[in-house]
Amino acid sequence: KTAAIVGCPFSGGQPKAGVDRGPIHLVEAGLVQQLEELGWKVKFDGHHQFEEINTTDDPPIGILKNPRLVSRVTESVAKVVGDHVKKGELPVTLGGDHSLAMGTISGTLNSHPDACVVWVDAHADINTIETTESGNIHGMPVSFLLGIGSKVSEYSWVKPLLKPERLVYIGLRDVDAGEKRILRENGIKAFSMHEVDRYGIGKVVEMALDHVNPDRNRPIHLSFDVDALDPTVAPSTGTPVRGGLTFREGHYICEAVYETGLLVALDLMEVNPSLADAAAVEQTVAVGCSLVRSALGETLL
Ligand code: DIR
Ligand code: MN
Ligand code: MN
Ligand code: MN
Repeated sequence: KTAAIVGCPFSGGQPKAGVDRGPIHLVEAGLVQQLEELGWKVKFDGHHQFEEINTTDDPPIGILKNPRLVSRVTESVAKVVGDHVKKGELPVTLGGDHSLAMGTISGTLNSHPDACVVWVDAHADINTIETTESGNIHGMPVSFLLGIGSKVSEYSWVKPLLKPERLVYIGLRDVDAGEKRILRENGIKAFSMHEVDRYGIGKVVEMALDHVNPDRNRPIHLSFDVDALDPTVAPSTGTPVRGGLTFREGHYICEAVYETGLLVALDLMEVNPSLADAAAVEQTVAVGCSLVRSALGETLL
């Protein structure tokens, strides 16, 4: 079993500086060695490099910010992640902002068209070019992957490989009005914090997997935005929202996905070490590492 760390020091999908340093902190905290101690062969030969595009060469398309930069970076990430998946290696993509998932999930679905996506987040990240109010592309990757909303020629490389019934959310609590409509109209299953409160995380994960993966035979791509966790658990992130997952609820999701034996790709996104004080940064980075360990088989006993 081989894991490949794909560190993506990228922040162009949202406006706050610092999220590009997330992967650097996660690796410096010892993630590679921690995964080796779990018995993985770990490939890591430096963070993913990409060409910078001058902001003056990248004016908004409609309201979309940094559209060409985000497109080129995520396309290159799709290739890297796709190559690992093809070789049977488990890519662990460290963000960086969540626009990167346009790349990671494209990479997974290119090799495994039957894969399902478990998206753990406070946000649905499913705005289209019509519904986005912020123009921040990290709030939009899912709509691109589904192929909904008006097409932007810059993103023609993103194939609509994700089917609404192969996507499930856990942890939502800050969903824009336009996004709620998209979820409803496309029949997309979502377990918000309300359902986590009502049923408990164990039942929620079971119901989520029953929906996207009823026979437990489809590969799973787990895309985990650290802001799914409560801000008291993971404070250093760009768009914290109170009322989130506890430390254990977040880890339980990762453990349960690991136990399926079906995980083929993992994203850990939106750790921003420039937000909050040093202790909070250390705490968030440590939680990020331990979520990854849980998804890769660390058990409590
Ligand atoms: C908001 C916030 N829905 C947007 N999204 C965030 O900008 O589209 N996603 N923070 O992570
Ligand atoms: Mn997100
Ligand atoms: Mn989020
Ligand atoms: Mn965010």
